[in-house]
Amino acid sequence: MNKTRYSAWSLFREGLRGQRGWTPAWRDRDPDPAYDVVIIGGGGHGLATAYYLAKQHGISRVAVIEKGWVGGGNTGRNTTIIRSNYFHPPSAALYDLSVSLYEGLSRELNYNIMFSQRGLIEIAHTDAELESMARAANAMRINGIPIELIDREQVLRLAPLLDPSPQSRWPVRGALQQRRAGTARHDAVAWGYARAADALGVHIIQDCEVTGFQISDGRLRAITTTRGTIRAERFGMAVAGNSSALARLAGFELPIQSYTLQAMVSEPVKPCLDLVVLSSANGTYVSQSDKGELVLGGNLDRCPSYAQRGSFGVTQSVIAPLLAMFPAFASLKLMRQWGGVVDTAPDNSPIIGPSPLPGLFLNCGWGTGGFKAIPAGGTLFAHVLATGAHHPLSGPFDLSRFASGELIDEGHAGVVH
Ligand code: FAD
Ligand code: PYC
Repeated sequence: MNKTRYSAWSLFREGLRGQRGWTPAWRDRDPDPAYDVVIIGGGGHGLATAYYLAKQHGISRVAVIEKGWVGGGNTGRNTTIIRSNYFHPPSAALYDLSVSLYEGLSRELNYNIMFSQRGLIEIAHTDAELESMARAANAMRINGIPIELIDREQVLRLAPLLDPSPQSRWPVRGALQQRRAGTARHDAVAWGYARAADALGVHIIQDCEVTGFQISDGRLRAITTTRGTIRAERFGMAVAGNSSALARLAGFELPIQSYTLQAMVSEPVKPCLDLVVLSSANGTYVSQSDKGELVLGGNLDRCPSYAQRGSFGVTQSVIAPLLAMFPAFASLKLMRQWGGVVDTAPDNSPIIGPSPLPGLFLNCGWGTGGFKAIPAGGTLFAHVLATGAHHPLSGPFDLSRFASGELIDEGHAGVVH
């Protein structure tokens, strides 16, 4: 752990000296020929897994192999919503563990991830939606997730810029509220795990693409990369957006489709929205960043694609309902729009556990919602890689559920799909 403390004077001096006295947060390594565990993918899940392998299991001959730069995938492209209002008991347990771990993460990593538990509301626009939300809220409470159903007046007090008119295209009828939900700084989550993992001896190797798998006697022994061959006892794959492409290279198919998910931000404005607002009926959501930008997004671009942008039609289908709900936002300029490629499983739940190729383990299929799951995903995947067996919470997410039919359908709780 980096114990350096900076005084106001040392910060000022570094500013004057062009920051020459600051050391990098983690070391850029050349790959060793062999490790105990190699993790492919330097996003939040890969880095968190490496950190927990070293911290909780004492395994520090670990490398994280990243084809670009740390956090340059979806971990650095998402809209940072953290919540645990999922329906089925295995998902509730996983996502709520993640919220709890997020609550202590800045302290755990000694790195401010700016977790802001500003709360979240998912709006009901019709009586039928409110009725179905009441049922969902009861199920979530039975799963131990504190969720409240609030009425129209409470919603309008929480988000006064919402159009209160019953004639609105998207009238407000009530909402599901999770007070513990919120947002965090996405880059900081990646950087915090990277720094803490590096301090525990993990090798973080950037600009190194995995291009092949070397299999002998039916087991994965080594990977081929753009920087040489690397052997390991066990390999983990956390390559959101590229999972099925890499699986095919390893000789098996995954039940995953890759789609672009886009998001956008407005120009920064003074604080006007101090919670996250989602609408599953029209698939859009909005929050305000600490910088003041409104962060907007919506459903997937449903044309399978590896392009990290998104189509204009979907951009419009995000903006139109949001402007109907928040007419005041119509005067804002849109500053940036981008996309990320997400891997979705048929039941909108992740896949964690062994792959069909002995020696290779999977952490994938988080779809539109894996940022909130990074601390729990890392904890569970580290357990799987360290022991070769499931963590009590990861068993239901095994790939075998697609053969047994024991699906965990979170289509609705995913909100954005
Ligand atoms: P990534 O961060 O994508 O990391 C995977 C890494 O693998 C990448 O860095 C990539 O370069 C690397 N890689 C790929 N192939 C190779 C290879 N061959 N060799 C070496 N490295 C390789 N989730 C939420 O919970 N809340 C949200 O609000 C939210 N909003 C989103 C908004 C958008 C626009 C997008 C795109 C996603 C959103 N998500 C959200 C989903 C979330 O971002 C992802 O589920 C999560 O970041 C996945 O993390 P990861 O570590 O698995 O993947
Ligand atoms: O998982 O909450 C979520 C989410 C919101 C937007 C994209 N993903």
